Amino acid sequence: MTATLTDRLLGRPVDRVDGRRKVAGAAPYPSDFDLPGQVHAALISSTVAAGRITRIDRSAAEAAPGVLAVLTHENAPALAPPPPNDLGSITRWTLQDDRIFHYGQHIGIVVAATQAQAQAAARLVEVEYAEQEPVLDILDPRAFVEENPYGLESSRGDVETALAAADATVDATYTIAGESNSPMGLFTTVASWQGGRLVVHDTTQYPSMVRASLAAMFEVPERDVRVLIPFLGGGFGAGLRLWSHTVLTTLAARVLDRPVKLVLTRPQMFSSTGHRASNRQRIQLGATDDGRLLAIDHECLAANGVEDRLSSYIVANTPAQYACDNVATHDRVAHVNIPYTGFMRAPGGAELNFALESALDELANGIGIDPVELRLRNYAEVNPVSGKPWSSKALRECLTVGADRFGWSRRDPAPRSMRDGDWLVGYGMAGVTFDFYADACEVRLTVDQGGNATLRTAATDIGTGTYTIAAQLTAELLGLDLDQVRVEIGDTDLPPAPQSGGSGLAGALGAAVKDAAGQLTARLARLDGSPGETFGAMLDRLGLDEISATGRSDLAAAAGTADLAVAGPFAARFAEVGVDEELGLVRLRRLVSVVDGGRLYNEKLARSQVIGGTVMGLGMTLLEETIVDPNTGRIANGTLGDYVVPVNADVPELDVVFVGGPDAFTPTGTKGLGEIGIIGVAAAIANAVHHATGRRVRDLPITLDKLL
Ligand code: MCN
Ligand code: MOS
Repeated sequence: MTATLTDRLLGRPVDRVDGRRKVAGAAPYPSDFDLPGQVHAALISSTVAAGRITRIDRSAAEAAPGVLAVLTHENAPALAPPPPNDLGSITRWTLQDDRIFHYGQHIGIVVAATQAQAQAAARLVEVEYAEQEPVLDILDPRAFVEENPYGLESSRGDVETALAAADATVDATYTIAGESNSPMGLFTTVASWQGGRLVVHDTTQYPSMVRASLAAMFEVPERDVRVLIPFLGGGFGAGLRLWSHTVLTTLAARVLDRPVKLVLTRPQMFSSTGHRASNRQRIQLGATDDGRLLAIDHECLAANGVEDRLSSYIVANTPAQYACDNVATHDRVAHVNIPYTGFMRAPGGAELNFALESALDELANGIGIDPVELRLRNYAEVNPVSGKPWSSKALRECLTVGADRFGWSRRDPAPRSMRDGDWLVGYGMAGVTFDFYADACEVRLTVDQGGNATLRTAATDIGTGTYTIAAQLTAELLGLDLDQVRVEIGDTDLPPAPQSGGSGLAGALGAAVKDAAGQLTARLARLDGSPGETFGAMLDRLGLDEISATGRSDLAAAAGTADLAVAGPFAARFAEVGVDEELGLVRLRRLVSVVDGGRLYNEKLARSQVIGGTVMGLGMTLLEETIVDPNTGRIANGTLGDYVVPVNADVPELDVVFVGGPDAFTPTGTKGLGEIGIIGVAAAIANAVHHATGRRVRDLPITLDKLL
């Protein structure tokens, strides 16, 4: 037996192995955990966006029924700072002093016997502020702006000269509103100190990071912190950072020495778990009159909270998009009095794509060349930054297969040339080049006497299908059936795993599983078994109860020294919209996505990822906008009634096709797929709106007022 990949199980569209548990209500989400002796917390939040607290009176709250503790900056024990981490650390912790940086900032936590008592008491805390006028707009001259704070800027060639020599140029500025992740599951923390050991059920995509952070802040060894998250009701990036509510709940549990549970309210989700930063991008393109790109200049200004450090990544991947000798990027971050920003599906990549792929459409229109042809003419055959061949790239197939399936040739290039009754009809497209990401991962794989395998790792399944693909891959490699594999994840007492993030978990985990399975099968081969001997028979013969191996992967490290340019996924999106000119209404009528994700773990889950991402992209393009009140800094639409996400009626049939073969770099041949679904949707739709109406909307979301 050798641990090889076939299509016996791998890639098959099998149902989720945890599907029944989920629909039967037997999959516990963080808010489902209740511990003996547990009490409940509620947060006290700032009602101003900038200034200082001059008085905070706990007495009425402390006297309220059921109240056990009220912690504010005046009486909360100090904490050590969290360790820096690559996902951006919030440099200043709540309750450390009296300063206010944003509306909704947590300024205290109330603990009571019941949730209702805690919430009622939180309202009784009297707070007075020395209020300052908040700076809320990234263009406000008072905003503190950092130039190139994360070293993301780059340049090759001579952009200025190339722009001056170009036959055709585009110089356009695109803006994207802030957006909120809005997962269904309200973020929850249930913290308890059990005999010196901290056990935390926490909504997070990155339990290993939460463990390391809490260990440092509460000054206990990492082995004495256990973070549990077996199921998560969606994150979309909101669960990638350590948030203040997790720390405050843990602190309250420590002070009271009782389990404390906190469930954020929906409005608190908007101000406590990050959001996609509003941003403004200027793109300058220079090209020959036959559409060869001579220069790309990309300038970005993105919002960030005050005293926050989190890159927006928007310009990071610009240099790798197209074959072009002269490319420069400029990155600026404006710190304003808004709730902390965070990660939201394809952070950076989705924003970059909207601006660049819109600008390319403007260029195509300007010089009269077909938009698909323009992408093909500037196709990056090798990675334009390193000059190395790609580990895989089927973007050309994405473009040509997509054009074919969509019926792109039926497009009359003239704007306003296509109609369906009262609706103006438009076709638009975008190409997508995303980056590769992976972090180190470890798994423990055990096979027992019964011939059943158990895979253990601290990874999470945030709705993506980690349980299922881990079982599929393990079964595939060990020659087992799917129901012979058990997957235990979401527990930091298990081997350390990276975050479910950056579309990187499935690849990192898969490589570690392959390593472990390879060790087990090699050991079996050495143990002189008869050909085809099962694990069960072998263990029986050797008198062993079980056999285990620890598998590891560190793909990012390996990528650094590879001869290949390690590729992320690629895609092309083709959108048809209808625009009702009198009402300004835009309807997505159909959308074709052709995606190169390398080898697929599970065709059904992969498709679901792309569909889910596409729906989120539709929200980003036409509906979603986190509105900060320009006077108070309060998020004015922080409920799911006011923050509008797509519903079924907004979503037409979405065609998803996969192209390309196994990637030459990753041990599993797979590439990430969790984020690519959102990228390119905005540009494809905006380009289609232009084709339908002749109006170029450079400002997301494309709401009806922008078309009237
Ligand atoms: N997959 C596959 N074949 C591949 C790659 C992936 O079948 N070649 C499928 C698998 O089911 C895998 C999933 O796609 O579990 C995602 O894999 P990957 O691209 O490695 O992404 P991660 O596991 O790191 O998940 C995070 C990613 C990100 S960054 C966001 S944001 C996001 C996303 O996944 N948030 C999600 N998809 C989400 N889906 C749900 N339901 N909920 C979220 O919060
Ligand atoms: Mo995804 S935004 O990296 O969780």
